[in-house]
Amino acid sequence: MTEQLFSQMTQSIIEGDSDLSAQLAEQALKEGIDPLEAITRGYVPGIDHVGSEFAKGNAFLPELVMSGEAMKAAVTLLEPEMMKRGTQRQMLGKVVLGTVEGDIHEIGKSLVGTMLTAAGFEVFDLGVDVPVEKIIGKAIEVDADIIALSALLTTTMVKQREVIDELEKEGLRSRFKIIVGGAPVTRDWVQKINADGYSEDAIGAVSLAKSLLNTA
Ligand code: B1M
Repeated sequence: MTEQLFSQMTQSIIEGDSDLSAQLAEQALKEGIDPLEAITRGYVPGIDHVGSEFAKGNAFLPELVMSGEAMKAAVTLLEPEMMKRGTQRQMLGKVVLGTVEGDIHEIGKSLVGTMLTAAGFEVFDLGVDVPVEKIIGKAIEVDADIIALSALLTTTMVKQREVIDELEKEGLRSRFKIIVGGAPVTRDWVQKINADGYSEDAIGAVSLAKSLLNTA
């Protein structure tokens, strides 16, 4: 019976069906199923499947977005119960995320946030058009492991460098891993600004974050 529910959960993520994933999460809560087990045995296999299909080129961005949203809908419902039971999911690390100042492109950044959250990171999403000082202030406040900076414009990429320069100036650079991304970001750019890594997509951002924190 529970196994059947878990497999329906997996399927709801593969299909990117947020209504169904949320409904199944509510059913699990009603039936007293451990929410941690529901996430790890029900939903995670679904997002893992979609992620690997995306990497192979068998699934595309809209599917990834919908599966990420379905995962988020379920996890959001289960998290309060996890807190209550004190069975919080093992957190892989804290990530402060934002689209840099002057840039309002939101979709890719939010997708990266959803995937990191689904993978087990605690994500502090500051939104778009975020000033350098706000990013650094939040990273210090929450004692972040990673600062993740998205930029979609060639004119705003420079703000990624400003965050790093400012951290260096304040003697804080070694305290955080810095990952960058967005359509104009290249490997050359990463080396030039002394970031710790970049990825071309949200799935890659998760592997990168895990490998930087040695949790891969
Ligand atoms: Co704008 N825009 N836009 N835009 N826009 C681009 C980026 C552009 C390439 C379009 C073009 O001309 N071909 C161009 C930039 C040119 C350049 O700088 N070289 C451009 C421009 C010029 C502009 C304006 C200046 C237009 C104007 O007003 N004249 C203006 C700027 C506003 C501003 O930010 N100040 C502008 C505005 C907008 C809208 C508001 C209309 C809208 C954004 C809506 C929103 O986000 N809520 C918009 C859109 C939609 C686009 C395009 C068409 C699509 C962007 C997108 O959402 N893609 C874009 C052209 C394009 O990319 N094809 C374009 C889907 C998304 C899932 O992908 O964001 O790339 P993406 O994220 C990916 C990866 O990049 C990566 O993972 C994500 C998931 O796979 N990734 C990371 C992203 N962040 C990451 C961080 C990481 C790791 C990976 O670690 C930290």
